[in-house]
Amino acid sequence: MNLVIIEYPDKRLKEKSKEVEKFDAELHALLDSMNRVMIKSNGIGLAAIQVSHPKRVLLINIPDESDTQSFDGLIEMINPVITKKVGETVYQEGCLSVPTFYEDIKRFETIFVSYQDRDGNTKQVEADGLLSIAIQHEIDHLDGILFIDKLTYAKRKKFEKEYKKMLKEKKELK
Ligand code: Y12
Ligand code: CO
Repeated sequence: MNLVIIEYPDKRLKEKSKEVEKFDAELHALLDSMNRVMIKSNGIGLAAIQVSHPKRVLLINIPDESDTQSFDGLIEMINPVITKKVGETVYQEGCLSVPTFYEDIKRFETIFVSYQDRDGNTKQVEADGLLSIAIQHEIDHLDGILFIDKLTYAKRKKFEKEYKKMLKEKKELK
């Protein structure tokens, strides 16, 4: 499966993704292809809607202390649900679907998540730090929410202006 990451302002990024019911070879092929495109693009998180598949599927691979993403570090979450949220944290986020833009976003510090793995087994995880932020960012994608939707009115206006300029420059380079 050759997947392409769609970018803002593509309207498909606003779609609410559907629950996965079949844990079959097609789902496994999607997960494997998503991992390939995420690694190739230097991403640490990716939701299926970012590659035009509106399914409640996300991947996360947080780099280790030597900044390496290992196969062991790969987390696949199907139908994730946050069951408990504690505290508050702020982190400068970026998104493969909103290239070149980074901004401080407020999230819950610690979360408890229930999800299914690629075979449909139910799992629970307690996450904090970068993993917690990444899971919240990716679950937002499943609900059609981008991190730029969390900006203040003034910051969003500034973003729209800068992003438009970036897209124009990119087009002129082609
Ligand atoms: C913390 C905050 C946000 C997340 C969500 C996952 N975000 C990413 O994986 C973002 C990746 C990204 C990669 C880029 O490419 C390079 O660095 C080469 C990038 O670059 C440009 O926009 C030019 C932007 C974002 C997880 C944890
Ligand atoms: Co994103």
